[in-house]
Order: sequence, then structure tokens, then C-alpha cells
Amino acid sequence: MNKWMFSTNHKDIGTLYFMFGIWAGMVGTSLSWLIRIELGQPGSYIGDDQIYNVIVTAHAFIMIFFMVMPIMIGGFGNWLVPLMIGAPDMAFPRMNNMSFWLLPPSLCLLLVGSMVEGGAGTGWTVYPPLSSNLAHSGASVDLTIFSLHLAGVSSILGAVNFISTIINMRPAGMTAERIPLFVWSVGITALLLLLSLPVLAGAITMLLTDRNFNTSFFDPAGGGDPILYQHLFWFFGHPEVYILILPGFGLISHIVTMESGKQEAFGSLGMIYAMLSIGLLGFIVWAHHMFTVGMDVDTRAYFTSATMIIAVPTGIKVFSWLATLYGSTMTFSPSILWALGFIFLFTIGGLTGIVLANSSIDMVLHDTYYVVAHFHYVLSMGAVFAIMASFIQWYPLFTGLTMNPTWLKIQFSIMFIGVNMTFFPQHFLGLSGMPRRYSDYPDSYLCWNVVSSIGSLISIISILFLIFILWESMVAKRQIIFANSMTTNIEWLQKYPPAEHSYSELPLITN
Ligand code: HAS
Ligand code: CU
Repeated sequence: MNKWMFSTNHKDIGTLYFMFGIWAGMVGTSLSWLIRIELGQPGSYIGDDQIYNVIVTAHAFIMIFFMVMPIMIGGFGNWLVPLMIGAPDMAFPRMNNMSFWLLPPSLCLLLVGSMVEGGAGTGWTVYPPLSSNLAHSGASVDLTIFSLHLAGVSSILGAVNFISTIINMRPAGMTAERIPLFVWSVGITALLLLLSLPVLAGAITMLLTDRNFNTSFFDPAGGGDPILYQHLFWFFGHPEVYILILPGFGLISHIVTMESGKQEAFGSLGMIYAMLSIGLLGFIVWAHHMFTVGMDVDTRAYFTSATMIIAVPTGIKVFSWLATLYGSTMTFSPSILWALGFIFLFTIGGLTGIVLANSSIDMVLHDTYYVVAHFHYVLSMGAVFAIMASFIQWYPLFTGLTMNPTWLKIQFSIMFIGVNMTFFPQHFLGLSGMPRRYSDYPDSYLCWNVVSSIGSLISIISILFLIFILWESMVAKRQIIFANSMTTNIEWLQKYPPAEHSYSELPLITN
């Protein structure tokens, strides 16, 4: 155990991230279940609106910072980036260990913050004045801020590590356009983290001093401005949503390429430029989250236009995946099912994003369930489906074992039904005006809320089934030899290793 905890090996650390992320995912899922229980019937179930808001807040934080990011960047990034560039390990292996071990204390602070003194019911955006010491006296919000500081340090160190690894530890022949797409996606993600997290850190530090040391950065009574906080938060927050999806883009590119039996993704140079454009544009659209603060019409026009332009590089990604699949013989293996699910449902989520980008439409849809539906399509069916596809695709590499492919396909079908049943009706609720972050609603919203809650139960059942499939693969100790799925065939894995190209024979760049 000790050997493992202090390991500097990228695979061990990747595995630690997976275990951490899966555990956090279970906590986050439990919280989402509480939300859907509360909203599955009219009237109050929990009986306390502050507690309801605390649950919503913790759900979002845990899913974003302790589930998706650790699994995608920490888990897949650590496992696959060194392998794909043929490096022996990450550039700073001991710092890599520290990045991981900053997360458990961060999660503890977050959970303690939601359990003491009424909890932090601020939403993941932590807007003042709700998060100031008048509306949230007590230690909860301070603990949440400390939690974010630690998670931020962890991510920044991780980002430095990935950037150094990718720039310095490639073999001599691996020029930029030959770097595998997943490695590109992690590199760009790391850059976004490096540039956006310090802004969040600054904002929450200012909030901390407003709360505890009588500054008034965000308090008009002292000459401050709460809108400043929103600008700072979303300058981080919007790049953050691309941080959550870009590694998924990279993973999906590899799965689609491998499963169509091709050597390279369609338009892989275009894919690289598309990811770079998404990363760059992600920094200049933040105020589309703030259309209702009373912006002048020109600013609204700018942020609407800039936001909509992101559909172009994202469209390049979607159509390149489809073009990669084109002409290949479909295997319908579990991982390609998840990847196809990703492409389809992420596109739906992206299109509702374009709808929300129109500032005049957003005036009515802001803070309604339409927004909740949008971001769950891109996250619960985008980021999570990419994670599922990849975990299944690379499980034989990680463990040497295979999961039952028939069961995996059944599990995919159950989850596909569950998530769509949960989140599609939320578009209707939003369009008819149901606001987010309330624990109750008028009876006219009952029907679709019941459908949504039943859907969430179906998703939870499918996750339990996945845990069973995982457990079964471990007790059966089924080695990767001949399974009826291509992805679980070791010979096939050897023939087509996770990297698009294998450069391991080439000499390392040394400087
Ligand atoms: Fe978003 C709110 C707009 C992508 C996550 N987003 C959120 C929130 C989260 C989130 C978590 O402009 C809520 C934050 C909170 O707590 O308040 N989002 C967009 C746009 C895109 C987008 C334009 N979002 C994402 C991704 C996320 C994510 C990726 C995480 C993984 N989002 C918004 C806006 C809000 C917002 C508003 C604020 C709403 C409010 O009021 O609070 C784009 O990146 C999506 C591009 C993808 C596509 C699909 C594929 C492209 C194809 C090409 C053809 C399409 C065309 C468009 C030409 C567009 C196939 C035609 C348009 C038609 C409608 C047919
Ligand atoms: Cu945004």
C-alpha cells in the first residue's frame, strides 16, 4: 500500500486518480439522486431549502472537480500520454504524486464545508452577495474556498507537468502534427488550466478577504462591485467547460479511429487546429453567462457572435469523427456504442448551447432548466460518455482483464435510455419557465419532473450494473485472449496500440 501511495509511476498515479474519481462519482451520483427525489414529487421532501441548495452545490463541485477532471486528465492523461509519446514517465514524477494527493484533502474540505454551519448553498458559481458573510455566515463558504484553492493547486501542478512532458519528452521524429490527438487534447487542456485557474484563485481569494478581512472588492457599500466577481468567475468558468470536454474529444478521436480500423483520424491536422481554436475562443466568450446583468446591446452582440463561432471548430470535430467512421465496417463493440452515443448527444447539447448564445433568447432562458438540460447533454452525455467509452476501450490495457461485452451493451442501452429520459424533458421545463436551484415547483411542472426522476433512477440502475460488470471481470480474472469483441482482443490491441503511431523505438529529445 505504501509503495503505491508514494509511487511516482505514471500508471500507478493514473490508477489512483481513477479510484478517486470513481469514488467521488459515487458521492456525486448519490447527491444527484437526492435532488431527483426532492423534485420527483410536488411539495417538500428534504424540508429545508438551504440544505437542498447545499446538495446542488456539492453535486456540481464533486462532479466537475472530483469526478470528470481527475478521471479524464488525471486518469487517462497519466496513463496514456507518456505511453502515446513513448516517454518513460511524466516530466516531474514526484510532483505528479503531489498533484494527486492534494485532491483527497480538497474533497474533505468540500464535504466538511457542506456539513458544518448550514453548509455552502451558493451554487458552484459562488456568487456574492449570496456567498458573502451576510447570507453565508459561518465557516462553510471559507472551507469551500480552501477546497477550491487546493484543487486549483493540484490542477496547475498537473498542467505544468503535462505541458513539460509533451514539449520535452517526445521522440525526435515526433513533430507537432504527428503528436497523437489525445496528447494534443491534454496539452491544450493543460494550457487552459494554467491560464484560467489563477483567475478563479484570485476571485475566490478576494471573496475570502471580503468575508473575513473587511475588504469590499464585491461589496458596493465599500465601492466594490459584485459583477466584477461574475466576470472573474466566468473568465475561468467558460474555459473550464472546455477543460471538461477537450480530453474527451481526444479520447473519442482515438476510439473512433481504432474501431474503424483506420490508421489515422480523418483530417487529423484539422482536428488539431479545431481544438486550438476552441481553446482560444473559449477565453473570449465568458459573458454569455451574464447576459442578464444589464449589459449594453453592443457587448451582448459581441458575446453572442463570438460564442456562436465556436460551433465552427466543434462542427469540424463532429464531421471529422463521422468521416473517420465513413466506409468502415461497424463493429458495434461496447466502446464504439458509447462513442456514437457521445457524438450524437454531445451535438444535441452543443446545439442548445447555440440557442442559449443568442442573448435575447437567453434573457428568458437564463437560470431555467433549459440551461440545466444543455449542460447535462454536454457533460452527462458528453464528458461521461467519453469516459465510459474510453474506460471500456482501455480497460484491458489497464488491468489485463476483460469485461463481459454483452452485458456492457445492455448496460449502455439502459444508461442511454436513462440519461435521455432524465434530461430531455428538462428542455420542456425550461422552455415553460421552471427556474433552476429551487426545491419545489408549481403543479404544472409535475409531469416532466416525474419522468426526469424516473429516468435518473434508470441511470443509477445502469451504473450499479456497470459496477457489477467490473466486479465480475475481476473475480472471473478473464484474461484478454478471445472475446467476441474486437476491443477485448489482445492480439488486436498489440496490432493497434493505443497510440495512433508507435514511436517508442525513436530516440528521446534531450536538452
Ligand atoms: Fe455551454 C451554460 C453556450 C458548449 C457547459 N454550458 C453552460 C453551463 C455549463 C455549460 C456547465 O451562450 C452552465 C453554467 C452555469 O452553472 O450557469 N455552450 C454554449 C455554446 C457551446 C457550449 C455555444 N457548454 C459547452 C460545453 C460544455 C458546456 C462543451 C461542457 C462540457 N452554455 C452556453 C451558454 C450558456 C451555457 C450561452 C449560458 C446559459 C445561461 O443562461 O446561463 C458550444 O461550444 C457548442 C458547440 C457545439 C455544437 C455542436 C456540434 C456542431 C455542429 C456544427 C453545425 C452547427 C451549427 C449551429 C452551425 C454547435 C454539428 C446551428 C444551430 C442550430 C441551433 C441548428
Ligand atoms: Cu460558457
